[in-house]
Amino acid sequence: MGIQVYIDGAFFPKEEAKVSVFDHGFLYGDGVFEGIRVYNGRIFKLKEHLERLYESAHHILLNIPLSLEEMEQATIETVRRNKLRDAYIRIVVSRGVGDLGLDPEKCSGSGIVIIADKISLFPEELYDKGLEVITASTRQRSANIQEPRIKSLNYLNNILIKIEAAHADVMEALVLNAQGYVVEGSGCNIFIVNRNGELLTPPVYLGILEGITRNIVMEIARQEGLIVKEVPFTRHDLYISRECFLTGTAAELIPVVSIDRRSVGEGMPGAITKNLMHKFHDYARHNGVLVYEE
Ligand code: PXG
Repeated sequence: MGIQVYIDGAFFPKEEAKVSVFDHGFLYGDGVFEGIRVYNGRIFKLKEHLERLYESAHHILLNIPLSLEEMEQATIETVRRNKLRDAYIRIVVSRGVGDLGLDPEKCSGSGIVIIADKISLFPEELYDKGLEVITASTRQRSANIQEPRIKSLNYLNNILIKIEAAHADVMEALVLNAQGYVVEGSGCNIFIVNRNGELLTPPVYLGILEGITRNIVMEIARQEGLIVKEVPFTRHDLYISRECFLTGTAAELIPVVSIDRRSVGEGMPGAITKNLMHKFHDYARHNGVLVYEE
């Protein structure tokens, strides 16, 4: 049996899981979404992801017709129906079906889709070898134009960054904000280790998505005795970093070994990165909302 997709309270086989062409998520990218992992039969950081979803919706004045608890149950049920133990969940809440004008007031109310399926963002061997990345010429949109903390259905800027990566024959690109500070990747957050062995990541106010993986990696790193700082840094700091890695729900934690053709450290995943990868996977396997009875 193929996958079962949740749409507005009912389940449909993948082939029949369809939404209207008049849906404003499709017409205008008017909506919000979340990507969540299931590890070992447990939904990782479900509450945190749902809180971010409801915060994104609140900002764009999108009313989600389910309470957070109902959304939690719908998400668990979607994973359960698909009998998945390790998976990726995509929750999409769109403005719903409207007419051909922008006006969200004319929309039917929000449409909710929950998909649980497999995802692999980067080939497995790159988690051992590390990624080569570039810095994109596309800049991050500023918070006073379109707040990067909103996980909206408008991912065009991120897609342009991903296209730049492909054109440079690498799998990921980093983005700078208008002031030239490094902010994040196309769908992930960034960390570097400086010459003093401190772990640095850009602060939220520079214009990033406040990644849930980022937050847990900072917590684990502090438990490991590392000094962790949320500070602005530039391309120069990237180039002279001793280690670098990216974090995200889809990407998990992946080492970066070259940036704009400058090797990072020894050009191999560093010891701090490898330890944090190991600790992160260990944490993820044992924490989270249980989907099945143990
Ligand atoms: N920054 C951006 C812009 C993101 O979209 C992250 C950081 C990491 O956040 P979390 O909470 O997941 O640690 C994201 C989320 C993809 C893809 O296919 C990636 C995301 C969302 C959707 C698709 O690469 N990443």
